[in-house]
Amino acid sequence: MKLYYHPASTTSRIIMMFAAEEGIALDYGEHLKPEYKALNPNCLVPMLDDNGFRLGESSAIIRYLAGKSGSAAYPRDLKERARVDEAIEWFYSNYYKDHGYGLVYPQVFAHHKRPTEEAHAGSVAWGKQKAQHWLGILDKDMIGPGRTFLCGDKITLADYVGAEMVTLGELVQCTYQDYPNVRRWISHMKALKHWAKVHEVADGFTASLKDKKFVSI
Ligand SMILES: N[C@@H](CCC(=O)N[C@@H](CS)C(=O)NCC(=O)O)C(=O)O
Repeated sequence: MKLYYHPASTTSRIIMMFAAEEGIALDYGEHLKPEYKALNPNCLVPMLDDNGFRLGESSAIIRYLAGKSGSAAYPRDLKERARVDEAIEWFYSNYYKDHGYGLVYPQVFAHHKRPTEEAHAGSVAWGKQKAQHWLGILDKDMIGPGRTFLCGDKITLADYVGAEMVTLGELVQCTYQDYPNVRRWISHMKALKHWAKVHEVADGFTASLKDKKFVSI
């Protein structure tokens, strides 16, 4: 199986981390080539190619790989699985939209900057406020003081998804100091065997921005 990816891409790292931790063998391919558009009209990463079966969308890819490998990180029990799905959807539809596309990306990537300074500042402030709202729920209601991982004491697909979406805030110097349970959960994720290697490029990018001033949390 081949994964088209980029190591600085949040959605690619979800798959890279899961595959690495689960021992799922993947070949890696580039998307920054003209011929990629013919394979994936979205021109986004990640995309999986399993012997000609091409699948985009990181949330679909991680579930496909979990199903194919029979991973315990995607429980078979219907209700347990529904809890994992619920957390995954929460991150994509609530958290990532405001934190990633509202707060972080517009400050870091030129093509996400809003067209006027006023619009930009307003959009970033809105993203920060909404992200803080979601972080409060993540901290108190979803993780709380007792949980090691999002759905209990075992890692699930939701942790792989959520951890990338939260730690991308490090690009703009987010420390999440007001969210102790989020910090504890992230420390468990960072202790995973393959975290450092998978995040080498992203960490380098974060280090390159360390002297800039950002709106952060
Ligand atoms: N909904 C998609 C989003 C994919 C996406 O936005 N990928 C970004 C990187 S995080 C991308 O490919 N950007 C264009 C590029 O890097 O050339 C998913 O979850 O897979």
